[in-house]
Amino acid sequence: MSIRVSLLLIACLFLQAQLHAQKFVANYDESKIPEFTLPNPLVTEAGEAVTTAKQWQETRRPEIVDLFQKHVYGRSPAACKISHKVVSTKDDAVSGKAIRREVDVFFGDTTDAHSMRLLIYTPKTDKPVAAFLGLNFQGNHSIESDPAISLGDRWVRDRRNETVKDNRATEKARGVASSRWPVEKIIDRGYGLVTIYYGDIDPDFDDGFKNGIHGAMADQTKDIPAAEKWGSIAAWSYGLSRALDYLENDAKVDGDRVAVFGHSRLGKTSLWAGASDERFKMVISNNSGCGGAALSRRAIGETVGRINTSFPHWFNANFKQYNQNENACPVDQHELIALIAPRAVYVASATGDQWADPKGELLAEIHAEPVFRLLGTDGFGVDGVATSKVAPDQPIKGGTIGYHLRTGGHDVTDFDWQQYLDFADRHLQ
Ligand code: GTR
Repeated sequence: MSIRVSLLLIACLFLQAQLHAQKFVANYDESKIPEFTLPNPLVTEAGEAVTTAKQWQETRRPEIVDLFQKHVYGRSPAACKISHKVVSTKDDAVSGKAIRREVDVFFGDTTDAHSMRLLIYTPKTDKPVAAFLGLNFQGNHSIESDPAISLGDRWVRDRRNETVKDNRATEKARGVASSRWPVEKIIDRGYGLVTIYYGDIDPDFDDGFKNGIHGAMADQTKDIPAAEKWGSIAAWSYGLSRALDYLENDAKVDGDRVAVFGHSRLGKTSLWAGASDERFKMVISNNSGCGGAALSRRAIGETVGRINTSFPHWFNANFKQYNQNENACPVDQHELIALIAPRAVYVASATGDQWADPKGELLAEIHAEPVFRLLGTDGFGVDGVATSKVAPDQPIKGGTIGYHLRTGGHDVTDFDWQQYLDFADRHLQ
């Protein structure tokens, strides 16, 4: 290498390091959003207009799924066989109104395969019930304070408080997330609730995809090109699909009436799970933001470049190409929502969560609506939904596409659940 080339290389590396070191400053000014054109979900990659449900289902839908696998979330292995083991049963949970079980589901047909623990609540009734399935952030023990729920022993993020010691949950973690999981209300409305600690499936840190099911299933993904391999969001979604495999054979839950739910990074996950697995009857995204319901091209609040830098393991390697270059990505998030059609989808934003771009989340649904209409649904159920017309705390929940902008911050509240339960009454009962 000549001296001149070496110097050039050093200069380039220096510049790159400088760019990295620069602190990310989020844009919140609508007037500074770059010009963009959204890809049209109803035009095929070959430029043909999609005018029939058959064309959507047979041509366009598979194309968009493939684009998201290739450029955003990564490709997951084929569904593995699962096996399970009941760990505990409590017949008088939730003031005697529910049966609560813990069931280990294994990613393989033997019980030495990697596993996740399902915490399952079902109302006391003879008939299988519709249910909500959602991942949790801090362990199953965090959703209710009952000490009979097993305390997870897997890796958890250090929260700099007494709920975690040496990256393991402590007794103090019991019930800490209960405000986000109104178990009794869900049971009273006649639904089941199934939750799983997301770290059971894949611990949420960048370890080069060695731990969790990434490592356990490395053999099944070895033929997938490196840049297209599944990221953590795809892995968590894969776990949700395997949980549904289990629920389809659980006598107390009706596997045909399962709503997949998630908040924040787990809202991104519920959207991808619902988009890639058509068995989910209803999909709920709570404050999912960038890489979830929000349009990437708006680059407002959290951006693709920022998310890929802070969480390099969430998406596939290809997605990094679109850092500060969102327009080049062949898909945007309205198409993720379109993949859920004609099934019911609910996106919730919060006024205090501008990082997640509430306006971009609603716009994604608005731009997905033509697909819902093509497939014969009523879309929002009302005409003329526009971001300028949606007032805080005024849910749009009468159609197949639901939306609300709650006042308050990045969280899951009783108000959010109230809307999800009402929406479920219309789509799952
Ligand atoms: C934030 C991240 C968001 C969101 C959130 C969460 O740090 O920037 O995309 O996913 O975490 O999951 O709590």
